[in-house]
Amino acid sequence: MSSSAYKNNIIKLCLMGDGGVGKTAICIQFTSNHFVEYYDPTIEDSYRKQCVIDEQACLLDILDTAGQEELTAMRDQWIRSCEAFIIVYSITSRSSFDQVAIFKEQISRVLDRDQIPMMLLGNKSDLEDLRQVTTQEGRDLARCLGMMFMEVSSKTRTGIEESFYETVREMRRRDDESKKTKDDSHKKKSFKKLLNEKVGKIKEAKTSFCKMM
Ligand SMILES: Nc1nc2c(ncn2[C@@H]2O[C@H](COP(=O)(O)OP(=O)(O)OP(=O)(O)O)[C@@H](O)[C@H]2O)c(=O)[nH]1
Ligand SMILES: [Mg+2]
Repeated sequence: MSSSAYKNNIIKLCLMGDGGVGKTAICIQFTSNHFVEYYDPTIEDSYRKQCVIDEQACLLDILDTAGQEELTAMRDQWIRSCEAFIIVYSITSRSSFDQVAIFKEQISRVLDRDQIPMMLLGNKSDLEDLRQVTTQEGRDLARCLGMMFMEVSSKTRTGIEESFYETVREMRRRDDESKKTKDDSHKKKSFKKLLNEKVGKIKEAKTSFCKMM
């Protein structure tokens, strides 16, 4: 992650997903430890939480986006402002699951790079009787889209904290990898330069030697 915000340990996370899947309930459960029963469609909201994850402090700046179709004009702008993404569907809604690939595709298209930390969450895992999407289907889709995967419930708080923490860990892992790749390519360049200098010197010595003969 090259953003200066991340360097200051502010991590900008974005929650996306179909309307009513529980994005706001997840944010509120994570940041304020309570479950919101009522449904009030979001236009755009943000939440902040200071965390210590694996002994490293960070400030999570969470963008809660609108899932309702008519409120999604801002999506590209939301995507550009964030570094890591949590895409949410409800295990009780097949149509919300069908939307996941569309969100993922939009994020990849707008950011146009490979190393984007993304988590797929199947929410409402407390509603087992109403389940329409199996855990295996969620896992398979996540693997296919190159995302991490968890089933959670914002009602019971199951998996909520872990899902944010894992997203941050994935972001740090990818950041370390991209730094390592940069270091390696820098080392390769320096080595090539040194080699060229040495070869140049050998050539020079050879020319002078030939002239002397
Ligand atoms: N049983 C159960 N209900 C949930 C859960 N998460 C959310 N809900 C309920 O689902 C409804 C919609 O939740 P929201 O969090 O407002 O959904 P949203 O994804 O933010 O919806 P938009 O803002 O329109 O995109 C609310 O009535 C919540 O109480 C859950 O884990 N279990
Ligand atoms: Mg909402």
